[in-house]
Amino acid sequence: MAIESPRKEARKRAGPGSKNTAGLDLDELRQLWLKPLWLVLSDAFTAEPNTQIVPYNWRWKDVRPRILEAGRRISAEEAERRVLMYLNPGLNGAPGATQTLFSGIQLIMPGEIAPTHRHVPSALRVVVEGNGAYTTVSGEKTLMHPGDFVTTPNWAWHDHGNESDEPMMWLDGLDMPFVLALNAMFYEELGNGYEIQPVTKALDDSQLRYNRGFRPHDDRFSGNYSPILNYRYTDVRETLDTMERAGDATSEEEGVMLDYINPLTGGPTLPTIDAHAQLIRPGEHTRAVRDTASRLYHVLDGRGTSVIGGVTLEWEKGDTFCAPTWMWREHQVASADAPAVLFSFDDAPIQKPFSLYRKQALHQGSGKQADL
Ligand code: GTQ
Repeated sequence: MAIESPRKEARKRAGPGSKNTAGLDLDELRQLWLKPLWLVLSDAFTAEPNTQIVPYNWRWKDVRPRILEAGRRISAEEAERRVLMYLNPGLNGAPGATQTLFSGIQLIMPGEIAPTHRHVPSALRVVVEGNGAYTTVSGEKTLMHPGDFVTTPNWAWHDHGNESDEPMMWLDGLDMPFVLALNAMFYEELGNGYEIQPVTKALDDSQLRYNRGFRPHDDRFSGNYSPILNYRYTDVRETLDTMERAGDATSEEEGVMLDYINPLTGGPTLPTIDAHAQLIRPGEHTRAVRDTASRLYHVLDGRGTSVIGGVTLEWEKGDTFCAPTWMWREHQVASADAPAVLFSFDDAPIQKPFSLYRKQALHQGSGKQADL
């Protein structure tokens, strides 16, 4: 039997972290803005990540009628951004779907505009419903269609409008809670707040320059984000279907998955947010995986079930659900003959440069955890 040191014995008796106030006057210390670390050490230095964020699914059947009702009650111009925020139930009403990522549903009715502004949070959009409404970012306009993924980098002027004859709804994703946690927010409106930036580039200029396997010779682009404004869902789906048919690019944890990349670096499209699209095959049940990133999933196609941190979420097209940090997650497709396609975005790029990122897979049967 191993002999334990008296110190270790004493700590074991006290449980994790010592509760020994050592006769110190805690009230006096409090008035001086002092506190013994050893009383709270175990609250902060947990053995594994501890999060207030809980798994939750914002169901499209609940969201859609409510954002359309907001559309009848307030104009996009008056609201500036007509968005219903997706609040994580663990955050007591603070904006955020996770501790770093904001998400919400935005509606632009036919004939409306959302005026030009810019902010330091990076943003992305994924179209849920509607055809042909536009976003203009830094002078480039793009017309959007269901499933399209559109990036809006840090401090880029952007506005939206709908010249089509149907309502347009898209999912917004921003790193806003992260920026707020750093107290690093800046925000600015163009002119008097009702002005619209001029369109200075041809429609889809960036796709033609950067999304075809070449780039302009002597390119001066120097952003730390992707130069591509709109990644078309028709392209994404074609590639996913090709990979599925080939049957060779499939991971047991993620099904058939694509990363949206900055073509100039191979890295994520935004410096703080990585985005992916994955096809889960009919009847497939993915192997449990967890990582230190928090993420949101948006269902582009199909129906299924995910178990996240022991909570079962049933989802269908249009739903958006979150997976908190370090919770096991696995996905299952409902139908035996139709696949599901999930878009997702995560905060891994914030963690990776600082060696904060970890990932594990769970081997069913043995229950063994393997670092990935
Ligand atoms: O479309 O610019 O959901 O600035 C939150 C803040 C969307 C936007 C949001 C924003 C936007």
